[in-house]
Amino acid sequence: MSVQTIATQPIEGQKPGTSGLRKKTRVFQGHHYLENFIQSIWNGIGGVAGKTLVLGGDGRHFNAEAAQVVLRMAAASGAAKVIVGQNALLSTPAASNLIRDRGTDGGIILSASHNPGGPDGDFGVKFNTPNGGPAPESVTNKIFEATKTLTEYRIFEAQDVNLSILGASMLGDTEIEVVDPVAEYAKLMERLFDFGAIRALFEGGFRMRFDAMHAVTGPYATAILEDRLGAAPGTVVNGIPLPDFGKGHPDPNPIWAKTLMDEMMGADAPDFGAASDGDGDRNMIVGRGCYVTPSDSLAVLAANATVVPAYAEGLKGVARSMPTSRAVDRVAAHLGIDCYETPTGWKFFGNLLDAGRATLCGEESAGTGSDHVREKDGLWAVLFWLNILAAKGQPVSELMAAHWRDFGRNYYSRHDYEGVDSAAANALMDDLRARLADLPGTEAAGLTVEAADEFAYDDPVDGSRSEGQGLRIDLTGGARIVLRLSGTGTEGATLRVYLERLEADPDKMDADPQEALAPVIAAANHIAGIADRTGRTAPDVIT
Ligand code: VG1
Ligand code: CO
Repeated sequence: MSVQTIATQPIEGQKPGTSGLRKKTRVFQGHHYLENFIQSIWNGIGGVAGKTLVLGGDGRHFNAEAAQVVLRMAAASGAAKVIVGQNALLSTPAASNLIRDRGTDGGIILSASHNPGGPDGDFGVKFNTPNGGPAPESVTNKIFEATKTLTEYRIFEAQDVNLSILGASMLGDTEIEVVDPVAEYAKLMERLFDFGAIRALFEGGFRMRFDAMHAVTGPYATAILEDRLGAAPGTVVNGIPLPDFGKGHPDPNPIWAKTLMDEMMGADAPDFGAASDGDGDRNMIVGRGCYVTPSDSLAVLAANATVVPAYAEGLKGVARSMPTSRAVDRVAAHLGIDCYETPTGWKFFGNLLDAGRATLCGEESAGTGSDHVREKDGLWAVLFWLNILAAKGQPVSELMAAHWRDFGRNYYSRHDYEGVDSAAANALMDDLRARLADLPGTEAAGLTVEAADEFAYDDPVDGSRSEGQGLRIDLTGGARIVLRLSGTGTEGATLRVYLERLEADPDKMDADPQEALAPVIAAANHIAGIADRTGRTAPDVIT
């Protein structure tokens, strides 16, 4: 075994986006591509000599090979130790937990999350800092700078490490410890939630379906829901992680988890349904005949948090990404706690969680989490719901109806236009940005614009400022339109249009969201000229 120093040159476009670097799998498999980025991470964080790292991934195509590269490069740069999930698997929240629990110097997560996998799909690499959270922009900027000046990388010439057997071995002077990916995480969940109450719920005949979408949460969900909590065998479906996710799209929303949705809306539906994404940090919640939007889910968790042992003392505060609906804001106001509004992406919640300013955080894209780790956590959200349902003894639909009666209903939808020509998408945003100041007071589709701006975030903990985080337009009666371009896509541009309207009349809370939002949708098209500029008359995905 020897350390090889390989000459290379900078590769363009290795700029981490909303959640790490995501590219087509074939791009990542290209000459030096992965190696360049990993060496740039090491360089950007001041080297890994003497450090301990966590490593795991969501099991997608190229996960196993990439993990071996990361190990050989960590060893070649003098890392003291790497803690790896068995078979290079770790869900994102489980990795976050290990990074924190073991007091490590951070970790590498191999995942493109909700993006499809396989040789023609996507791959991704993310670096998390010692607090367990995604690297903040100050760190990802240094990594990106390092990619631009790279001239060489170091890698061990060695056999693959056997990652199927638990225990420690050496790669040069670096200790490689292979751990059970589920064990520590399951213990954490047991500490947070009332497992006795949830077990009693299942013993009473409560039926659930959890769709793991052939992604990483299968083993976690089976171990926790079926083995520890006594849910009936078969509760977890598509529970075996596959490199191509069984040709599915591991994005837990009503479109990509349609089989589950159909079952939950059909005759003899189970009491509760849930799904998670590629790397296990997202969640979809659906009751019998009742889909819960992620924004509403965050509000319900906040309103009922004290039934959960870990949050029995109450919440320090809550935070949501800017495009997430403002349902949780009214819960926070009712509880008398702070509510923070951050840019899209979990990295912006880290400081608030570390500083003890927020306990719960959430995003409209099916991400919810708390200060138990520094990532969003799919299975955690599912257990939180189960704990609430066990404590309340109400079906999901009744719980939602009661919540809306108390707080009003924020009708909410996101319209995605995918694979749009990048120049056209940028022109749409640039043009709208230039007109923002003139919009207040104007009318669109019968609604009046009250305010319009481009969101910038001043982090209250470290004072850093993040600009260009989405265009937002407030309309009459608590309606709002937000537009931004995705930072996780790998083909052209994805335009996301977030639509929201508050309904306070209890007699009008049962409408179809697309109908309830029709005027806001029309206003968005009118103001931004979406059809004209993108050539699309309808969104590709509506959630
Ligand atoms: C999307 C979501 C965002 C989420 C991010 C990573 O980003 O909108 O809320 O944090 O994905 O989630 P974007 O830039 O494409 O809108 V995951 O589960 O894909 O790591
Ligand atoms: Co994810």
